[in-house]
Amino acid sequence: MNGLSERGHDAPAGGSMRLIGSDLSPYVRKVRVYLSETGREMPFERVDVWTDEIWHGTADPVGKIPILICPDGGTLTESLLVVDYLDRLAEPERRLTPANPHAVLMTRRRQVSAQVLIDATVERLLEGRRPSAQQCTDRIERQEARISRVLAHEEASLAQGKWPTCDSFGLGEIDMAVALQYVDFRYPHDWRARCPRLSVWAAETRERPSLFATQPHGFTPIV
Ligand SMILES: N[C@@H](CCC(=O)N[C@@H](CS)C(=O)NCC(=O)O)C(=O)O
Repeated sequence: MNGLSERGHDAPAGGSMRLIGSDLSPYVRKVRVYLSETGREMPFERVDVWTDEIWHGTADPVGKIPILICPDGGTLTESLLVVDYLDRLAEPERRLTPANPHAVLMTRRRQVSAQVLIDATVERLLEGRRPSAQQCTDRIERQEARISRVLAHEEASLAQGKWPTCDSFGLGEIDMAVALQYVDFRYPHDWRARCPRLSVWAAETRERPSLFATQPHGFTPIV
C-alpha cells in the first residue's frame, strides 16, 4: 500500500514546500535541525521507508528519504543538497552558508565527516541485522575503523582550533551534532575516551532546542 498517494502527495503547482521523512532517519534529522535553527517551518510528512512505496506518491525514482517537495512540484533528495538548496532560498541574513570561500571549505569538510559517520553507522547497522550466517565481519569492522578514523580526525581539528564554538552553530556543526548522536544511538561505544574535546562539544550541543525537538524515539543523549 502506498501511504503517500493515499494522503495526496501529488506535487503542488508552486509555492509551498514539504519534507517527507521519518523521525528515525539521521539524514532527515539534519534537514529538520537546519529548518529549526533557521526558524523556518515546513510541513513534515512521516513515512516508513521500508514499507511505504514512497516514490509512487512523489514521482521520485530514488526511494530514499529525505524527499523535499519543491516549489515547482518536483522533488529533491540527498540531505546535503536539500539543505544547500533551502539555504540558497533563504533571505541572506538567515543563511548559514558562509560567504567566505575558506569558511565554506571548512564547513563542507565537517559536513562530509558527519555524512561519512552516518553512512558508516547505517551500513554497520544494516550488515549486523542480516541473518548471522550472511553477515560479513570484515564489512562491519571496515565501517567501525572508518568511524574511528573520522572521530579522531575531528578531535584533532578541534584541538587545532578549526571548529567554531558552540555559540556558532553552522551547517557543519548541525550535521556533526546529528551524526554524533546517531553514532551513540546505533553504535554506542566508548569513543569519548579517545575524543575528549569532541565529547565536551557534543555534550554542550545536547540542549539545543533544534536537537531536542528532533530526537528519535528511544534515544537519550549521552552526557
Ligand atoms: N545520501 C542520502 C542517504 C539517504 C538514505 O539512505 N536514507 C535512508 C533512510 S535513513 C533511506 O531512505 N533508505 C531506504 C533505502 O535505502 O531503500 C542522503 O544524505 O539523503
